[in-house]
Amino acid sequence: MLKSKTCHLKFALLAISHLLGEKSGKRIGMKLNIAVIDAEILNKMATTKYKTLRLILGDQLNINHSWFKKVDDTITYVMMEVRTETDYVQHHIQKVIGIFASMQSFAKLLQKHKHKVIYIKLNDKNNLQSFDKNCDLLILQNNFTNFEYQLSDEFRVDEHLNQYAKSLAIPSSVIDTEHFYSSRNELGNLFEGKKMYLMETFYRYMRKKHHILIVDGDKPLHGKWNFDEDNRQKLPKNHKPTTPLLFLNDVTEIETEIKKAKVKTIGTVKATHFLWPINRDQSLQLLDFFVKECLPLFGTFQDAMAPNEWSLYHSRLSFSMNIKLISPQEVVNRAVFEYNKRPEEIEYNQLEGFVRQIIGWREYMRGIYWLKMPEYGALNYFEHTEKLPDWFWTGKTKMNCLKNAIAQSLEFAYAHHIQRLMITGNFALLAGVNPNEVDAWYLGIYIDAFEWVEITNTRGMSQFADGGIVGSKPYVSSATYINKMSSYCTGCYYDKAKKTGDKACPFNSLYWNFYDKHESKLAKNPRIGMMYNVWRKMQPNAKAELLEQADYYLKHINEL
Ligand code: FAD
Ligand code: DLZ
Ligand code: SF4
Repeated sequence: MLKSKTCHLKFALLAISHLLGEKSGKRIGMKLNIAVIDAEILNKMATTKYKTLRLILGDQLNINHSWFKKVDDTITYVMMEVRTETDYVQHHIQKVIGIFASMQSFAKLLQKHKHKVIYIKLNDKNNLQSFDKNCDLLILQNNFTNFEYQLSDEFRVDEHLNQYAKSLAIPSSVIDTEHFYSSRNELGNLFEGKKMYLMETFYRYMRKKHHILIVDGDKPLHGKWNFDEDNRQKLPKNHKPTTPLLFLNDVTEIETEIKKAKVKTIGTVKATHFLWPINRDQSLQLLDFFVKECLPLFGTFQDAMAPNEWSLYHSRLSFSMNIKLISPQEVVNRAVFEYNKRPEEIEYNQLEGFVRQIIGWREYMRGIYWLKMPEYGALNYFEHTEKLPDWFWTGKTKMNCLKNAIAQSLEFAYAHHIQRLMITGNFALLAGVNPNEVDAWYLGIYIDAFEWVEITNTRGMSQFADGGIVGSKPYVSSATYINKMSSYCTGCYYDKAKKTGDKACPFNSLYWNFYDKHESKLAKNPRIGMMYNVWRKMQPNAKAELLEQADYYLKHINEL
């Protein structure tokens, strides 16, 4: 447990500041003239009760946190719906609703357990619409003598709260969220002095450290660390995936409040049938559904895509995990337990693939985030400057793969990994879109999008804007890959087999255009060299036609 004390002025000074009547709206941390303290004030001070204000953010809904182990009437928890958070990016309506609904039910749960909770709703009269201003007001109004918060997962909020805590006249302390397997700096320490970061190295380290799927001290179960070669098949024709478990939460009141406040959002919601889990019980139900119904085919169809199948065998647990309704440990342990219970039904490759996503990729992305921020947020290796096409906000494109991936993102605030990486991300990279634009879209549209995991996936893995910190090569493809992993191309306006001419699939020419444009940056990459051999051997007129086709598509991008 990480706990650091920051105490800038003695605790007594806060009490003095209140007693001196400093309720003029100024930050209570302002310096006091100690000479003005008189005996009467000192007497009043002696009777001031020690009272703590604890801030809980919207993605810190961890009921198993040590904060809540015992009930203490000198402690008050505060949760708040604020415009700084609803407006730092344009979010999907389901994301804002999902967070508010989960926050409200978490506050009720704390109250049920007899904790003291102040919950500030979006349209409350006294809501000053930011963490610091609301906390300032509460500290003044209630004479809190101590401020505590949990480490934020996002750099922006982390800086804000650190500054805020420093500016206070009362003592403050920060505590870990007690959620992740690894600490913020663990990845940085593991790779210290190394030139490259490798997920596989980190993953093996995590397996051994936490003794997950390990035998004989430090050996991987079943003799291999990675069983991906058994995974990743296309969905067979006529295969009907399991129907996803959807909740039927009525969140109409929350939707009304968000609309009343005129928060700008994207996407749609069925507020009487809100499908995402909004509390721990529902998150555990979803986990149960996943291990029973989806885990047996999770790895097999992990990369598959099909029109109108929006979640296939994916767990859809990222939202619950990211707001900490459930922990990654619970998810991994439950999956391992199910595998041990049903070894005939669940092959090992399904389980290993799933565990790798959570103790590998999820923790790895977070480690890179804390190692590389804030510089990471400005990286643009290819110096891309284009805007996202307008149809990223409507799904109205003739490209069937993009139409499906975007339409389902607007409808469900969800797309699975390969849709994010190889459909929308692939296109944005091939089209030379500015990573800031791409980041803002991903950070807004997905219900599970929080910067620590969004930016490393988007700017890093998907856009290669970090020049190879997260991934060793850019994830781009022509129609060949999309057709291999999906059935989108059947029924598409464009022809997957055509590179140029009428109805040629845009991915085909944009793919070669990308390699041509970035030859100086990519040709030396050993994982890409082969592509450049193919490109160089192509007839000059074939190359020119491809580049001309790509140029035409890029100039008419909004009409594709
Ligand atoms: P499953 O396929 O069931 O996987 C299980 C769990 O593994 C997920 O819940 C997630 O916690 C974890 N996981 C899998 N892949 C990754 C990964 N690459 N990075 C981190 N964790 C992973 N994930 C987010 O949680 N938030 C984001 O904002 C986000 N943005 C992304 C942006 C892009 C461009 C890409 C390519 C990926 C992004 N991901 C993000 C990773 C991944 O796509 C999602 O975690 C996953 O789709 C969530 O759905 P699921 O819970 O059904 O995942
Ligand atoms: C994403 C989000 C939104 C939309 N609204 C709130 C909010 O009103 N109050 C809150 O405490 N948290 C919200 N969040 C989540 C925060 O943005 C998140 O806690 C930070 O990004 C830190 O990870
Ligand atoms: Fe996408 Fe091209 Fe296939 Fe159409 S043909 S679905 S645009 S890859």
